[in-house]
Amino acid sequence: MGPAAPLLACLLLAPLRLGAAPSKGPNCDPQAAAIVGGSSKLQRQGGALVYQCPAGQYPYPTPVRLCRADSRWSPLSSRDGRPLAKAECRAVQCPGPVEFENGQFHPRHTLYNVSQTVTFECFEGYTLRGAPTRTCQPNGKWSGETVVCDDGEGQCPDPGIPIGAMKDGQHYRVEDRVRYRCRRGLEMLGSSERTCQESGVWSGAEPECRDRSTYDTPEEVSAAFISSLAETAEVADPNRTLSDTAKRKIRIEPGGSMNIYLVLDASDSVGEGNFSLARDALVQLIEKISSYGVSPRYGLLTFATDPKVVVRTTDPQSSDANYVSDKLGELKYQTHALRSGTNTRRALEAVHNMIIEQEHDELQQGHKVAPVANSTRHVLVIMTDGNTNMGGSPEPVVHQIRELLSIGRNREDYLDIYVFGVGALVNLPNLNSLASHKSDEKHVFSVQDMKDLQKTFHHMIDESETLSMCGMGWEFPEASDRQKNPWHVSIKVTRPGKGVESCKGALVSEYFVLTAAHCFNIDDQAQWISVDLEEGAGGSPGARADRGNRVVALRSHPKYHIGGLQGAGVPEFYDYDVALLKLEKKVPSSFTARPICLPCTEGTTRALRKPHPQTTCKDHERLLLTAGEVQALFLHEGKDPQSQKKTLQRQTVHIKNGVKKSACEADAKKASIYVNVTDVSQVVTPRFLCTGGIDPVVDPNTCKGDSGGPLIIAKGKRYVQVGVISWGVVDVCKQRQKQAPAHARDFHLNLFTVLPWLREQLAEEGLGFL
Ligand code: MVW
Repeated sequence: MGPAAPLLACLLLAPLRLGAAPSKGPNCDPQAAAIVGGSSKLQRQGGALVYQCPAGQYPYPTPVRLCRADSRWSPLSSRDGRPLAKAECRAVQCPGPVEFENGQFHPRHTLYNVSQTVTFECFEGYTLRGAPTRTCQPNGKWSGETVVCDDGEGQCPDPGIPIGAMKDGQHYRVEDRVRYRCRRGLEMLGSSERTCQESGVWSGAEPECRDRSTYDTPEEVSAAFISSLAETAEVADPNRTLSDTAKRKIRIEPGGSMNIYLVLDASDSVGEGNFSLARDALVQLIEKISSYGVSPRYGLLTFATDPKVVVRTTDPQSSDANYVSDKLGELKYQTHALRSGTNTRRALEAVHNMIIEQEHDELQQGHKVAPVANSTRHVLVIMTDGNTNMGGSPEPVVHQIRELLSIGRNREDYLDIYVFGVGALVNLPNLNSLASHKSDEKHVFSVQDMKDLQKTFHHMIDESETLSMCGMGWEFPEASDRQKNPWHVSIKVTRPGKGVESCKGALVSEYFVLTAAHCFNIDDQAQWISVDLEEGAGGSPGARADRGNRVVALRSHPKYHIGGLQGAGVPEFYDYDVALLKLEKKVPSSFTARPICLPCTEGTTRALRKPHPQTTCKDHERLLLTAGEVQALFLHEGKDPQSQKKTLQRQTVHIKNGVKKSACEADAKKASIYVNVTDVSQVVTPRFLCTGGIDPVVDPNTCKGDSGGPLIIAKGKRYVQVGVISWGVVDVCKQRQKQAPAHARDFHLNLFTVLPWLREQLAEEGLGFL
């Protein structure tokens, strides 16, 4: 129990400062601090005055006033000590861009009104990433993502400058660093410093410069928060079946588990009303988590001057959601005799202690390795206003916890600290310093109304039930190829009197497989086609039909005509090379069969952790097919040289979607059958995505047998199909030499270009097309 001793020392050494005295005696006149254009609510026997404004407005210059000992209202937020002006409701505005590199924007203002837009343009030689036009929203945030003009020169993409921020650092090679500051008056969420990592991804989370009046909408909270919780749990459980509720009580990983610590601020500055709302929101959250079929261990504690541990993760009932929920429901604001202080540091130390205790317990129970610290995912949900006034900065304790759990490279998954701002006066920088910073993830939330939070948790849809969680592979090491790629199918066409031809495809719904049209002839009949979802080589074609994967309909895209340009000297023309196969029986979701995500469906919005329904089809395209080189993957079925067993290898390729696109497309003329084509655009129509070649890195190539398989973009642990493998310049499986030539390129039908057809064909499949 090494770490316990220094911890104890820390506890004793923590300076004990007392917070402001409780406001019992003084009596302030609410009239003296009235707000123009709004109303005010008196809290705690005249202790605090909370302002309320109509929608689209916010209380200026402060959302709350406190009654001082001398019976005068104190303007809490005044930094320089001067008394604040009379309060008024002001219209919400969005702060304007301060800096924008490699392009320009208009109109230029310091502040923009709600529904005003700003449009960005790039200088020549730069490609625009993001939506060129952004709109000021009623919550004081801009729609869409940070717009970037990127020349694609860096190893990491240009990280851009979020609106309201300023950036230092112009180089984006590995190890290069950029630093951000916010314009005066704005507060930063996310990482002020980011480093370009070897993986080509920036460390930390994109910063956000916020005005005090800005808040997160319930949709934003639900998209970012719960889906990340649910996802980890889902991904890790191969034994979960949707029909069998008994089996839904899951472990998070084989041999692993999840701890969720609920940490609730009960100090004076939060106030009883907000305390109750935060508590009820947490009850809702527990409910939601168990409805997902996750049963973690819970730790529950409240804190003010002292922390009070209500449920320990070592308690036998800590994984009983009903028990924890009851305990939470019983929590009273009054339990803390000393409420005036907010000692966040000691609250976190209590969590730290709990982890050590659990480790100790499990060691005694005879676990061989330290299990808590190694295989358990720890999730902290902290509800506080961030107004720490005791115990010093809690940040060192966050570091202690990280150290205890050896969070560092490759173990970031094992700790998530979510912080929810509670109360009228939230200290954003403090919340931000507690929370995790992970790229593309959000860990700090401040909602406008605490009531929203409970509703948010309540209305969170269980995507596993409704949309059967598209694009989810089981990612743990022991998983089979099929478990990792449960959408993958093999297709065989057996033409009477002729041979068998094989293609690949992807399960996209319960009844449909998406593949390439060129896998079939115009007179092919559905009953000649079989779809194999099974693993390995076993099973005769007859048995396959018995397994229920008979095809009842073949629907090729109406604009696909392989001979359509023969008159123009193009022997094979692959434009619109896409087809759907309808299966006789539906494929129930299981751990070896599950649909991949399709662009512009609700499932993909969820997989991308974006809010629904605000996220559009165009947003999907921007998020998935950004300019430059987009990393993607396809699956290649091969044979293990030793065991001769079938394997499914993930091949990483790069979609040339920027300056390198035309060079990629030009190589189409190197295909033996296209040497007489004068203009490549004849064979490479706007329907194709191009991969292959040796720039920026050597891409593996497709073989004829890969035809029809999905071109996939991975977003975290979720997979979205963006293309169908159509054709290649060189069939690398046929040629003798190992190394493919530099001009070996592959062309994939871009699914974004056939959306009307997909929507129409899959209308009955409940995919929720946008
Ligand atoms: C385009 C492929 C390849 C074959 C059909 C996924 C199609 C032709 C050339 C015209 C070809 C023929 C013989 C040798 C080399 C190329 C080649 C690599 N991947 C489908 C198809 C072909 C896929 N290829």
